[in-house]
Amino acid sequence: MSLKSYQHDFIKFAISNDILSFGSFTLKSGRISPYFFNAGKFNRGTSLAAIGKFYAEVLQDAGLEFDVVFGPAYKGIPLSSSTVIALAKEYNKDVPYSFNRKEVKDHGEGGNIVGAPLDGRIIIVDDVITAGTAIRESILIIKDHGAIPAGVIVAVNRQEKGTNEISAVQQIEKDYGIPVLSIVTLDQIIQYLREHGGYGEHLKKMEEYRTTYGINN
Ligand code: OMP
Repeated sequence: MSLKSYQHDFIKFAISNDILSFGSFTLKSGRISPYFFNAGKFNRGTSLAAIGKFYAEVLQDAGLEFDVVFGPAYKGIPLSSSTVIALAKEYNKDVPYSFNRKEVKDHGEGGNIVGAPLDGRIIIVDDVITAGTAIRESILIIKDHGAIPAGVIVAVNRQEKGTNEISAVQQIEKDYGIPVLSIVTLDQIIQYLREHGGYGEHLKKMEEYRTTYGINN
């Protein structure tokens, strides 16, 4: 299947801004990966504005119903903020949003949620899904506040196997009955590299990694 134009633009943008890079990286899971998506590199106004638009477009396309956007600390915070700005500017949708503190605050306003109350159907905006640990933590926070997880959106779905043969995304969809959307998947990144040439050795390593850790489909 061919890449959608926003997926093509997103991968090009991520590579040219060094947000998506190739080499050798140790992941949270301990796996050694030939690529890494570093959302910390959305570190200026133009790139943060751009990523917000990509998330908003995918959310809009999916037609998902939700009441509040939640950005898990830390990297989800700027990503979710830029997403709600894009939803307002591009689609005239004024969506409340909030994020969590990692440390519990017992003075001032207290609590560990900042921003809109977690109320109703919540969509989680995060950077990457590998084994799904970070997303599961967010789902627990939402449930602890009596709200309903309505879906997840990440920039990159790495399509890796969890402990079972199914992917982390499939496992979350199965366990919680919610959709996990992404701007791009590993397969789409590989497709982009194939179509653009010049990525010889990197492409080979990505394909090998996909064979070793990727889901079978
Ligand atoms: P899981 O919790 O295993 O799904 O890993 C996702 C988290 O790993 C992300 O929220 C990041 O903190 C980090 N990560 C990246 O930022 N980029 C990657 O390409 C891969 C990872 C990772 O360590 O798996």
